[in-house]
Amino acid sequence: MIKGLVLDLDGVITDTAEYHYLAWKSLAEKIGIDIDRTFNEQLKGISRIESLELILEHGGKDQSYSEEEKEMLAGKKNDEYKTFIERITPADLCPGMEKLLLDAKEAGLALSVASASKNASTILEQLQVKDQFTGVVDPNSLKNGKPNPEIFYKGAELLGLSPAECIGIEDAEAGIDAINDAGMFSVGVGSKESMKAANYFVENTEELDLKKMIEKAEN
Ligand code: B16
Ligand code: MG
Repeated sequence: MIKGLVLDLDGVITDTAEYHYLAWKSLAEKIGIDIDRTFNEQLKGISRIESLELILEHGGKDQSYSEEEKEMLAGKKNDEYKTFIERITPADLCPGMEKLLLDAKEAGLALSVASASKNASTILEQLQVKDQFTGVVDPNSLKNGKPNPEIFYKGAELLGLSPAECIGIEDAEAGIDAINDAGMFSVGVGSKESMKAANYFVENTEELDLKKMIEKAEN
């Protein structure tokens, strides 16, 4: 029986990808690397330091910086990113999310967040939905990022549930693999092509219907 939902943040609860992009683009420009929105697609769901490494590789500068310098660059990007997320309001919830959270509450489901973002709690506060979640997985506590299932095991654990009692919702391919490997029913948000590994998928968050997802997961 499904008793909980474990949700990804960026691309599911709210769309922070554009803010990540603007902050990375500004940082990349300072070190002579040009990135565009197509390149930015690869950074979705990937940790801050892994994102920086992909950008350095893209600019042919993967050998140019020490670990300390990389930490400093990632910190600079995060300082700028934080100025963007200050502007987030409840109007920035993804379409259909307010209803999904309400429906989940009415159905007595417990909710947690499994996001790679160290800013997840601040963003949930800005969206004014933090109190609707029993827990937010701390990405600092993880040994491995998505596609490793660890973050979804922890998301279920925070709810006192087994992965089989939860539905995981993700917009990134690595996230879907993580949900599947955790033994959780996976719901993907995205194109048929990118979500082919998901147990069930919808094209946008507005189509995330709780009843339908539970029906699919329990049958
Ligand atoms: P931060 P998710 C991910 O969020 C973003 O998709 C990814 O672009 C970002 O690098 C990552 O969070 C880390 O974010 O720099 O705020 O710690 O999709 O896992 O909710
Ligand atoms: Mg995401």
